Amino acid sequence: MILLGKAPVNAGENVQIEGGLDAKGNAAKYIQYGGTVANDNSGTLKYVRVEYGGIPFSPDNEINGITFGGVGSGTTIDYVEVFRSGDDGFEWFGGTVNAKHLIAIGSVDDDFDTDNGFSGKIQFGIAQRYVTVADVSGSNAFESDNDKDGSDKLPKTSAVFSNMTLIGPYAADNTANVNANHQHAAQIRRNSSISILNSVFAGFAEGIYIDNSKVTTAGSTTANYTAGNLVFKNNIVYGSNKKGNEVKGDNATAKALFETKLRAENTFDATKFAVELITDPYKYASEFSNPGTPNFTVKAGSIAATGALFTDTKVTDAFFDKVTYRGAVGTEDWTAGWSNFDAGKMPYTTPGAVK
Ligand SMILES: [Ca+2]
Ligand SMILES: [Ca+2]
Ligand SMILES: [Ca+2]
Ligand SMILES: [Ca+2]
Repeated sequence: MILLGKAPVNAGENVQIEGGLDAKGNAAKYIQYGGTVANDNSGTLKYVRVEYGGIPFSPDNEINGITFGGVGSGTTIDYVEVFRSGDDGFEWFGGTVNAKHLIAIGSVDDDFDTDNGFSGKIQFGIAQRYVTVADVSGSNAFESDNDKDGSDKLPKTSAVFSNMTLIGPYAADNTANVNANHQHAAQIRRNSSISILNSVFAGFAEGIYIDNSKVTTAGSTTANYTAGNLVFKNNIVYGSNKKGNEVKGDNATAKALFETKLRAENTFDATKFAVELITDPYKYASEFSNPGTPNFTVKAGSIAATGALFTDTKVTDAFFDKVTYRGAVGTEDWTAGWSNFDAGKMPYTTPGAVK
């Protein structure tokens, strides 16, 4: 699914969306996005599942489960699931759209990917990675660029995520069957200034990577963090030290610029996993091991059941529900009744069988 709007994008106006689409002789109508209308309205997407969408059409020319290109803040996105996308779950190229209640299950590539000046607000999002499924490009729960060149172009990628639950491929200290292309809980790179607060990450090969490897201004992703434009705060990062880098920089010098602050403002524990925080995080579709319906509600008494903070200016906006728990789901399961975790078994070929 590809939504294209007229909100600002740092690649300019009337940009062609990737994915090898057919312009049908009218590029402006069918394949271009980006403009000057911040509150542009691309309609409403509510209680929607996108199952088995997404494909790398050609290298660096991909269709995601849902692609948002320049989608504006007048658009409504709420209760949307992407199940087993062949590329990213959700990818935003610029735009200002906000969203709540997003689910990405078993994505091949990244779960929540932000580029080209996306500045929306997202609250309550779940990603669950499948142990054996990952992409040669490296699969991250969060991947973020200002743009592909790490430029200073405006608007900067400055989306704010709160109350996200990201379940990686590792359920414990075993590495059996884990696809080697699984990478970071978050790779924030190329001069991005996204922010992530009040969230739970658990079971990733590598942890939080503030990446200066492709930037046009020396150290700019790190500088975004130390200046407070990129906020990563009040999160729990468990079991994400398989390569000895639950906090990762390009080198020791770069890492020293941010490690103390990152550890002080978040909880890291390499010895614990999602089962400490989430009711039943490791159930998968029936064609995989450990089949069943996952339950992402927070475990009573766990450190995720309390501790959310909405004091940072990134999350004081009225858009954010001021819940007490960290992660995407409190005790009330908002995934119930509309999401699906075993789409391959749905009898869509029988008319009337799926209501
Ligand atoms: Ca993508
Ligand atoms: Ca990606
Ligand atoms: Ca991207
Ligand atoms: Ca990737």
